[in-house]
Amino acid sequence: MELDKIIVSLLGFGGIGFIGWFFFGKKASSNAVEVGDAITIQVSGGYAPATIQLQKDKKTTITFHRTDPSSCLEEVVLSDFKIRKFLPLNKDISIEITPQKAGEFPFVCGMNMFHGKIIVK
Ligand SMILES: [Cu+2]
Repeated sequence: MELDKIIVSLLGFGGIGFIGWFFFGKKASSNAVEVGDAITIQVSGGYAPATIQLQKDKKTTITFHRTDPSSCLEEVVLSDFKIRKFLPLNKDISIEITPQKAGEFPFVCGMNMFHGKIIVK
């Protein structure tokens, strides 16, 4: 009986830990990653990092690296920058942007299912 209680307690703590990790993970991933000159965004089941922060009037290279075979992610669209790029599997595809104004600019997959965001400050 004692062992049962210990196991149940451990599972309970594990569950709490998982919930904490889950929400902390969500929170962390919604924080923007500040970009200097360049950044690589991994494309696999979404975008990582999904939110990046760029400086206005500064040329920045964004490289997309897709490792997800799903055709859903084979295109990335940055409509505010008039960019639509095909992302071949396991290849680095770089774009250069120089944001002219501050604000938040989304980028999405070709079907508008996965979302990322460029914050310009
Ligand atoms: Cu899609």
